Amino acid sequence: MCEKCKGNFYITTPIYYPSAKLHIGHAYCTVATDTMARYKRLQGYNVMFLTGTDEHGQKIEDKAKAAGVTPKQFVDNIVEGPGGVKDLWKLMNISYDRFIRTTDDYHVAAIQKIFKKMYDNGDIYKGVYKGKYCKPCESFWTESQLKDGKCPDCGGEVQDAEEEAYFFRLSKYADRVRDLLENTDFLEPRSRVNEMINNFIKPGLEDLCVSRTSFTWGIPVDFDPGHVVYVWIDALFNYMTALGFENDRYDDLEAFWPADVHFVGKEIVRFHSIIWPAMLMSLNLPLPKKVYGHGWLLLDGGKMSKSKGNVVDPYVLAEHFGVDALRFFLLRTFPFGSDGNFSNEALINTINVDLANDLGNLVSRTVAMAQKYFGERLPAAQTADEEKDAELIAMVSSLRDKYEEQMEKFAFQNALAEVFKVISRANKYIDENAPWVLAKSEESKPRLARVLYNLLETIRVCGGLLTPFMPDTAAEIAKRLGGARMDWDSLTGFGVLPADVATVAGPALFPRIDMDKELAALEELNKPAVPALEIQPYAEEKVDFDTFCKSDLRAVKVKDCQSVKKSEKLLMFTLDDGTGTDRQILSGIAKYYKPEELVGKTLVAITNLPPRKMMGKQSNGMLLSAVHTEKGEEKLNLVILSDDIPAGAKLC
Ligand code: ME8
Repeated sequence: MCEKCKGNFYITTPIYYPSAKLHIGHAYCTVATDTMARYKRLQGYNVMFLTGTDEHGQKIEDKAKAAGVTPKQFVDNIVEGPGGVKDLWKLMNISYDRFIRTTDDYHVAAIQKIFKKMYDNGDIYKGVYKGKYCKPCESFWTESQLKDGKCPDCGGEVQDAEEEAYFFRLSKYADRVRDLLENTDFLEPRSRVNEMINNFIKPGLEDLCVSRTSFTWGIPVDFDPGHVVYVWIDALFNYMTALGFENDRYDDLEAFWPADVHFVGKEIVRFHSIIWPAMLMSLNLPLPKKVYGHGWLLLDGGKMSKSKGNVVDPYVLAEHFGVDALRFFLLRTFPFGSDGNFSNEALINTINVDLANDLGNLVSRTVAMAQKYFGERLPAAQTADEEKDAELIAMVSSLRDKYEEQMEKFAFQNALAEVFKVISRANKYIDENAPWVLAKSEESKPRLARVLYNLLETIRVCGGLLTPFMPDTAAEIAKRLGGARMDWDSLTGFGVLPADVATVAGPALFPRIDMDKELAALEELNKPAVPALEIQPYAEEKVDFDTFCKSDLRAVKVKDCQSVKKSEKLLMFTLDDGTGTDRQILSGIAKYYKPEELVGKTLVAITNLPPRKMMGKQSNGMLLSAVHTEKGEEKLNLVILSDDIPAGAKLC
């Protein structure tokens, strides 16, 4: 640890499943973690911020198979590829210190050692697994844990599962885990403790199945080939292997373990607050200090998924609104511990009210007035007015403490509310002191300078405290205040800026957004994308060879082609089929071809279909064509053969 540091601070996000591109709900937790990490760094802590990807399991194996690639190729693309997980964190300005992939060699080897240790100490044993398995959640459930016979997490179908498997003696740790949950602050918010006790602890903790044999994309149990380690054991230990536990890749365990806090979504609190501490207890390892189970970002009251369209695509949202505005919105609008309903209206409203009107206006007006009345620098000769300045100065001086109190509780929304109370007060201070009136006489110029100085100091302190939330905006604010200090120690009140502070003008930090126009633009984007090219589904049913051979396919030459009166669809063909007698076929392709362009062409016909009457004319067979859909429109192309092929040649 560095001499000047306040201490070490270790914070983690869940490691994400790279089974599909991430949505704004995933970004929510990572933005919160990043904000907390930046806040701790601002306070002077030596921070380790870990994130990563959880890359094993049947879901990924299945998806890779469907995509025709290996599981490793599949996850490499989603993690490292364009628009993938790492790109997204770069876009969202996520300042992680370490990124772990559970396919990293050091992690794989460490998990094998950890599994063996728990086997050797008797906490992992071999048995037969009989139960229910939810494939999308990769979770095992007992009958009693199911909700109406379905997975209690996702509500999806579960399958019967029976196989030889290893088990972890979770039941052995039930009392210690219960005590941890009930009698300490290990799990927050408190409502999550009740959920865990009522849903899992009270019904009784059963031993947990911790290996699988029905698929291979996992970390092999090295002393029993055929078994792979249950993905949650593999995943949870990432928090320690990434620091060097059971591997030589890193050496940071002593400095950073136990973790200060794991931020996790509410549906994975069970794994983090029951299974994770039990496994650590089994290995006699220190427990993390805290698990915080945040709420979900909902869309129309339901769970978010990328299939719901562009509205949840962080790339689209960041492009439209800017990264800082998006980060700010996520933490300003929803209490971190509860669910929140995401909507574009709410997002635009927050940007307009808080960022454009309150913060943006305060900065623009203050800097513009400083420049207009005094040029680049304020004059050092200033006149304070204790009565008029007292409230603003008091609010700014106590702001850092109030903000800190909320941030320590992970109450991002409340911390921001404190900052915005001061921003509103400062806007009111402008109106109360009417700088435009003070500017009218030379006599009141020293007072005017002081009013502007007070405003600039207020902006500095608020900007500094907004740094963890909106790093780029805070840096821009510092620039407008002539490169102002915004370090933690400087944020306790006035007197940090020199009296003759220089200001720098610039464009509006957050231009007002036209709600209707923007919503319409997003609506347009959110229309379900029409697949560029769509082919008809392949037939499931098999046709035996002999049946196929019964179709008599022949090359035929078009002698004549006419449209059919009163029919928009039909063309009537007179064909040379090599027999010496013309063959007549009607085909519904008038939409695609003009009759004259087909004369002389060599086509393919099925000739042994029973004759059929269409619009009073007989059709003796059918012409073959290729059909597909392009941008929602059906396209048809007749199969046209080379002219060298004689009429009557059989296709086989
Ligand atoms: O659970 N709102 O990975 P994951 C808020 N690999 N948070 C959301 C959300 C939403 N709409 N959708 C997802 C996993 N999340 C495991 C973690 S940790 C050892 C292993 C959150 O990619 C979700 O709650 O399915 C979880 O915390 C995180 O995104 C990763 O989800």
